[in-house]
Amino acid sequence: MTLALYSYFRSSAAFRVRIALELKGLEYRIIPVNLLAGEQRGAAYMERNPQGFVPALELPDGSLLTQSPAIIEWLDATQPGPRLLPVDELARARIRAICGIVACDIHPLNNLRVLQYLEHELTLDKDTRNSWYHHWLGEGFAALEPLLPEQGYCTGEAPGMAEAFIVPQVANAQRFRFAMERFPRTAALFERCMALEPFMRAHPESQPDRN
Ligand SMILES: N[C@@H](CCC(=O)N[C@@H](CS)C(=O)NCC(=O)O)C(=O)O
Repeated sequence: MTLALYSYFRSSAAFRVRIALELKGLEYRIIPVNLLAGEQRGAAYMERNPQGFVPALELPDGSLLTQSPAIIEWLDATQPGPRLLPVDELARARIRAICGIVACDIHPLNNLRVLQYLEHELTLDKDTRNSWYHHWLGEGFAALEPLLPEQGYCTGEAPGMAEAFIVPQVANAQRFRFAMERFPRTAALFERCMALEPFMRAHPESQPDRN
């Protein structure tokens, strides 16, 4: 039995884990969870993952891992393939800081349930909701930009965990028509990654459940 990833094509947190699986060259299958149809809150999925989020990774023994940083670190620590985090502890902390900017400071402010709350509960119109989205992206990318290399990847010659977090966030920014000109290192790193097969295979447009 292979690894199985509960995923939604547009979920940037699931996109992170797909990148990690692809970079490590692991075999996995996708179990689609349609977030727009609310399947993440259906009884069948909630029984597996009571938080009602994707991604979740089902291991061959049937156990389930949740939270993309935990899943990716587990993959890196236990599975074969190229390392996603450096060995040196100081270097690891620097990579985790980059991932933290995306996962803790940008994404929670801009994910689906927050946008739905702004629109449906606080009755903000689409333009106001989009300016919220753009504001927090701008703050987050401004923090990321000086931490990124002008060439190569965050840990040197090959992409790893940092790129697994940055690329999906930039893809989301593009979807929301956020101009990346102020963040040239981030934009160029995104382009370098997206020229690579593992990132192409993990991209929302390559997913079996895209619609
Ligand atoms: N901190 C979680 C975030 C997961 C998350 O927010 N997933 C979103 C999709 S990107 C989700 O499942 N949202 C469902 C919803 O908002 O109802 C992680 O990194 O895995």
